[in-house]
Amino acid sequence: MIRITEYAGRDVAVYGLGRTGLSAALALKAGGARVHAWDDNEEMRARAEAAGIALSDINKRDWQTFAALVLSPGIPYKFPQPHRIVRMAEMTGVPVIGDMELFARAVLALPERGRPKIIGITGTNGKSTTTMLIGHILKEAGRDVRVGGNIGTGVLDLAALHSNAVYVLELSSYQLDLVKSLRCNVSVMLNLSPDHLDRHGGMEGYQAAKMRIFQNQTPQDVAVVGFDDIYTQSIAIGLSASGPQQVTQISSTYTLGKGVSAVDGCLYDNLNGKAQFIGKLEDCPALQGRHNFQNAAAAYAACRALGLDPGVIMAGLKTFPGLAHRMETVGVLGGVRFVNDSKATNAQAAEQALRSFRNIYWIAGGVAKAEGIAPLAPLFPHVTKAYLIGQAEEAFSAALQGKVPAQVCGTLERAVEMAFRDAQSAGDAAPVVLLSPACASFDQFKDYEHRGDVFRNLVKSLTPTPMKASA
Ligand code: UMA
Repeated sequence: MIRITEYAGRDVAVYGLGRTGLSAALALKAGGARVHAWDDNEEMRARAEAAGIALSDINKRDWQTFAALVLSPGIPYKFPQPHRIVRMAEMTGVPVIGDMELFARAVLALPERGRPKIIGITGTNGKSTTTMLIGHILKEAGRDVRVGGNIGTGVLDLAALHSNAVYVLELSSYQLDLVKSLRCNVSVMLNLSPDHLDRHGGMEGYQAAKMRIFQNQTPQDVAVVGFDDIYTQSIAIGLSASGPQQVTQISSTYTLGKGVSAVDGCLYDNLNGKAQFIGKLEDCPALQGRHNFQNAAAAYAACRALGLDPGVIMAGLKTFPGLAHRMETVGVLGGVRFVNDSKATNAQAAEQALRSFRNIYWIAGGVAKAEGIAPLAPLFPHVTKAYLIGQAEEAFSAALQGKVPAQVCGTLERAVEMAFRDAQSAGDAAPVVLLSPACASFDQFKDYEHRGDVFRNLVKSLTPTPMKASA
């Protein structure tokens, strides 16, 4: 745990007691703050109490005594409208911060030479894979590495600050909205496309939140920026022209004159304007597909910025085991492969899986993003049949009409059952039952991890139908 001593002897409100809130409450308490913790959900309050956090309904407290409100990233901050607790803080002049801000200030409070290194990773897609990949490469290289943030471990739950440690943090736009002081030695922005627009009041707000990953960087720091979409291209050009930090462009589409390229699976280091072939990504089983080439290029650039040798980085790329819920094969049964891509919460993320397979029995649906599945139309020929679930099932069924046979299934359980039955009997070569929902999960599941776990368990419980004996 990272103890937070900044508020020792003072009152701090903590609202939301999930992974973020609970770890923040414990870290503040360990550092001597008087913590006033609350969650709207009774079960979460009971869990916090069991973990040693005293509850205090801050809706009813005198706010004049609070030095800060620590808000969980999932609680609406500005859009669609601020949560009532945020309004209360604003009315009483109490600063609203997140756990990343507590972490950033704890780092800044250390003398410069005693500070750990921080690598922050953001982008619309691929940030979890890149975060885990960087963590893996550094660990294999013998570094004292801690991986956390949006990837699932609250940053304050990570091991204590130490000058030789490297913190590799996945940063969501929600978390970045609540941070002011974070200085990343290496900031990675992989790509940008419209996402979470309701939460940020539009693309401009979303991009502004993401840009906070570069704030406070100095000429000693490095920004690794993708060059494969129009948003990050203009960010890379803008930072190169007028940012204080060093900028490394990365691409899985273009062979860059200066930067790191991973085009057609060949990784090139051209950081000094002299291209050096590093290796073939076909030797890295968990990094297949163009989106993964982008992740590999970003991880390579970030690790080079920390001084790792190219050969050591390539060795790490080769042994990376991959990520749960991201094109994860969870079973092969009766010749049918089951792939859990639950993390694909928007069309762009789902595109990667749909591009990677043929003869797909596609399970999709949940809470759709504005673009729905229309951007996936060029990949519909890869899909044999779609099985639709959740809130989006009718809209997706309409979008697929006349293009792909589709079945409205309601639940994931029914979708898995029907997809397996069809995949088994169709006689296709190498059929794949793919959960790649192109939707958020919140209508039927706690989060995408829960959705993926349910899928994995459903697959485990299946038994192949015995083949009929031929006459
Ligand atoms: N709550 C209230 N009142 C409300 C709303 C929520 O009390 O009006 C309470 C809930 O009852 C719950 C808590 O707030 O107990 C939930 O807080 P949270 O949604 O911030 O969830 P955490 O468990 O703290 O998890 C957060 C991230 N979740 C979100 O940003 C939604 C996790 O990212 C992250 O792994 C974790 O912190 C540790 O850093 C998940 C995610 O879905 C994976 N992220 C989104 C994404 O990747 O698209 C941004």
